[in-house]
Amino acid sequence: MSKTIFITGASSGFGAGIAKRFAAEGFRVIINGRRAERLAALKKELEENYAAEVYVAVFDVRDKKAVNACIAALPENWRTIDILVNNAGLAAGLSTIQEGDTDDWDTMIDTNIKGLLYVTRAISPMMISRGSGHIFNIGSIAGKYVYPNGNVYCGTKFAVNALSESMRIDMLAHGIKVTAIHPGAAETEFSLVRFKGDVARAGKVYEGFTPLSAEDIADTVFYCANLPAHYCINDLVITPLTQANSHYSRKNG
Ligand code: NDP
Ligand code: 8X3
Repeated sequence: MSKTIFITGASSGFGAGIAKRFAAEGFRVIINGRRAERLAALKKELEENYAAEVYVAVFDVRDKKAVNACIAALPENWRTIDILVNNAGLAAGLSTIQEGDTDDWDTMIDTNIKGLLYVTRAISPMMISRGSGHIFNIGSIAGKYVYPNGNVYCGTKFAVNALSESMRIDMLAHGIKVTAIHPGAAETEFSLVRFKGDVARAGKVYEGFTPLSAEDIADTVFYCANLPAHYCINDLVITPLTQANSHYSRKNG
């Protein structure tokens, strides 16, 4: 049977790009997100374009019960998950600590940290029982360097960085690879979500340079997922050529 990849946050951006790339290469794909209609449309696209086998898993990664119920209810022929991509995540707002919206903080912490943990806790034992698997965690350049007003989002991505290092130790005895990918600025729905639907403000983030795309990240994940069995890319920072890190960028040439 072809290999199976489980992608959280596949209804847009990196997750949708990863689903398309792996489906095009013959993988069976499980796509998660909260927006059922987006996932249904993606399923149709993957089936029509690549004759892919697709399973739609609609749940909110923050909802521990829903995560466990959905994964426990996977049909027998979808239970051999070779690759998990913990991608679902978001930034909500951009402000100082003293002005921050505590509901936004809860959303980011619950999604980016706790959601990643719930999904990993549910799926990793299935990989351990088979003695193989590959877990990808989508971190961020924000998990390597903090930047002004990034506070809580940066904190969640520093946590993803630490959890990736930690779970790599836990998975060592079981032959399971753990790869953390830390992208810089990429044009997806990320800024639209961060700025709560403000299209003009979101668009400005990507003016004056060529940002990363969902396809760039999908290519990177695909490369790391298809290396020989005896080695693993553990930690990878990827930025546009115009971005050295969170502090040094070059716009307009
Ligand atoms: P998008 O907003 O385009 O995609 C985010 C995805 O996460 C959507 O599919 C969304 O689906 C899903 N998601 C959000 N909250 C939940 C939830 N509670 N439960 C399930 N799914 C959820 O942004 P990106 O593709 O850019 O973001 C993907 C990841 O990449 C995030 O972790 C982000 O932090 C990280 N990242 C992004 C960068 C960028 O510049 N774009 C750079 C570095 C890292 P739905 O709304 O349907 O639930
Ligand atoms: C998203 C990239 O630099 O806006 O994680 O934090 S950044």
